[in-house]
Amino acid sequence: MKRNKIALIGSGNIGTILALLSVLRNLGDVVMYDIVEGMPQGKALDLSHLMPVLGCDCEVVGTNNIADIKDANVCIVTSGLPRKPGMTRDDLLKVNGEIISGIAESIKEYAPSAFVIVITNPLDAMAYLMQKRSGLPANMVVGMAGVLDSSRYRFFLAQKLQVSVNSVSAFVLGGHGDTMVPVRSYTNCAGIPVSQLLSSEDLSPIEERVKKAGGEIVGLLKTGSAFMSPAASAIRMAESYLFDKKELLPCSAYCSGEYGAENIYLGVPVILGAKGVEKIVEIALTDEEKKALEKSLQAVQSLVSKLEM
Ligand code: TXD
Repeated sequence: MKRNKIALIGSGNIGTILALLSVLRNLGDVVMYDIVEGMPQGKALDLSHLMPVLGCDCEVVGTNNIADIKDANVCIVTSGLPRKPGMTRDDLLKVNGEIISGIAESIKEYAPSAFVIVITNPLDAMAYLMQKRSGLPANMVVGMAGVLDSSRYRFFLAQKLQVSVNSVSAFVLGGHGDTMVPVRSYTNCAGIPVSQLLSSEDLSPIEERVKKAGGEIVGLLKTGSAFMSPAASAIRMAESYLFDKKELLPCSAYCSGEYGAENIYLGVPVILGAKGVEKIVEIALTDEEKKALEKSLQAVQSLVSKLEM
């Protein structure tokens, strides 16, 4: 029984945590790819030396040859530049678009059956570009953002309510940017609607902090962006695919009419299983949430229209 093969395309901050979590959670063999000579090889060796300590058994290799992703079951893509203070995610469109286009061609050539999770920003536009350039089926290409943004929402609510994060369920939909939509009407604490537990005066600042949470970390780190929580969020998505868990998760997925979104990637509730995106779940939103989602869709459409396809 062959182990799964996890290809990490980009072995920087997030890629390193992805590799560590993949090994610790026994997802399969790991290939760490990057363009920096020797860097993925060094990190793969270091990670291999960890395995006897923690009792992990898998193969981890580092490479500068993209062909080594051959036949990967899952490709997680972080290749690209992160934001610097003062930059928006959209400022990365051109430079990361070129990188993602190249990676997409390589995935098409070497791992056309893979489930591809894009992390690189600007996320929704990069996921769209990945699917179009690779030609992989749309259900096998997703973007990671909603799981992270929803986790941020859950954390801030749990902190305010002084409850376990496990008791808080939250949804953040739409584009991964300032227009993202914390869906208050589907956010609850042990089934209790959060609007029955906290006032709007308490909830609105939390929701605004969720939207700016990435920038808050960039401002503090100065030389990079969030990397541990994005990695954990992508691993959650990869596990739902690899283990056919059919989790209902907010992901940037290809929409063909759902939520009024046509031929675009947008953060929506999806069921992730062995067939990739198995279903996009349409939920009833309040008028305010519908307006906010429409605004977010327009922001993503505007960014995608600037891509050189
Ligand atoms: O929620 C989300 N989706 C976001 C995504 C959360 C946080 C970070 N977000 C974005 O992920 C961020 O704006 C970046 O676009 C990516 C990766 O962030 P990371 O923090 O991992 O950036 P690093 O540490 O700079 O790593 C990027 C690696 C680096 O090692 C480069 O050498 C490599 O990408 N790189 C390439 N690898 C392969 N091929 C090419 N062409 C290439 N160019 C750079």
